[in-house]
Amino acid sequence: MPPDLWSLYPLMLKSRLFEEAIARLWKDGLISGEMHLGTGEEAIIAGVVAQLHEGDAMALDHRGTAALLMRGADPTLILRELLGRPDGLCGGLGGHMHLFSKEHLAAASGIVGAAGPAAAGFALAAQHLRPGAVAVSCFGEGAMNQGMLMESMNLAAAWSLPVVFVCKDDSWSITTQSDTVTAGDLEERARGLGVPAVGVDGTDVSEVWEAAREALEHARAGEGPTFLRARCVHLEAHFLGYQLIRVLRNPLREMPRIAIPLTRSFLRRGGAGLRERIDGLAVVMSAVLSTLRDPRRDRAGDPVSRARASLQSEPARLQLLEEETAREVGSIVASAVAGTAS
Ligand SMILES: Cc1ncc(C[n+]2csc(CCOP(=O)(O)OP(=O)(O)O)c2C)c(N)n1
Repeated sequence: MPPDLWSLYPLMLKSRLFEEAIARLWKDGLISGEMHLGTGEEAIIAGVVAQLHEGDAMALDHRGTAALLMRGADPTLILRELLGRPDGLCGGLGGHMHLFSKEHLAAASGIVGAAGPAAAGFALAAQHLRPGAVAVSCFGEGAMNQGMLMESMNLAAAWSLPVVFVCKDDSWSITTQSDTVTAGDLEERARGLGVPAVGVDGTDVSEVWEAAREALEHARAGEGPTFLRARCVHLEAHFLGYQLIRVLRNPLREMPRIAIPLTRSFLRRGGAGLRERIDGLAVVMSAVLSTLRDPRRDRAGDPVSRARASLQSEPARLQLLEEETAREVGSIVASAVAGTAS
């Protein structure tokens, strides 16, 4: 049975509109601190989360908003949590990186790699208390260099735990290109720990859904974990306000902001030698030039646009769905923000 895009696309669209609203609130100063959105990951999250059942658990990373939303947590409470309000999902104490819902057996953590042990724990509990239930672990490829995630994969394989390890691979860990600090191949690494691995295009919700279906069935049948590596692009890069994204969107305004302090530090007396300065300059310039071939320039790779393109044969139905979703998100935001001091 193929996935039903008419049920997956609304999940993806709602999440995108919800996170775009979060971005506006953050830019208006109503949400404090760093903000890691999951825009660009929607196909991965929808393809996996839409197939979870009651009693299944989720261990999430610092981009857990979309998963909580798609799992059915109250969006008004999520948003109030991000606003730091005492009437938020976690009393305003967790923020976007530490969302938690006991009702949904869902826990997020800003500690990179923590989704591994948390999911293994959920899965061990499921194995004993709720046979047939599974745990999903969501993390970025940067977490693959964390020991605790490797240890969790090892135990999950050794004990045949019902876990699906979902690696959302955008190839960047903040400002580090992950392949410059990662040896070998991630899927091979998982197989080396006895965890079957599969790679998918994380911008294609049908492909993710199909691979997740097999992995979840495998886990529910007591056959142990799977490693699902899904490649994607974070539309806002690591966090809102990421400088290279600002250059990409507005080079004329942003370039002087980089060039002036860069020139000043290049010419400053004392400190590093000329050779090191030239090398440092080359690193910054190559990062800036990389924006010229940045995948975010082409929205055809956007998972939400890709899912939408498959539904265009029924324009009236699509329009209705989009209008309803936009209205729903608008009223969630209005009700969450009501009473928040600006
Ligand atoms: C244990 C730990 N080390 C370092 C950090 C700082 N940190 C926050 S996000 C991040 C990069 C994570 O990259 P990845 O796992 O690929 O996830 P992405 O942000 O790309 O989704 C780092 C190093 C942290 N939060 N936790």
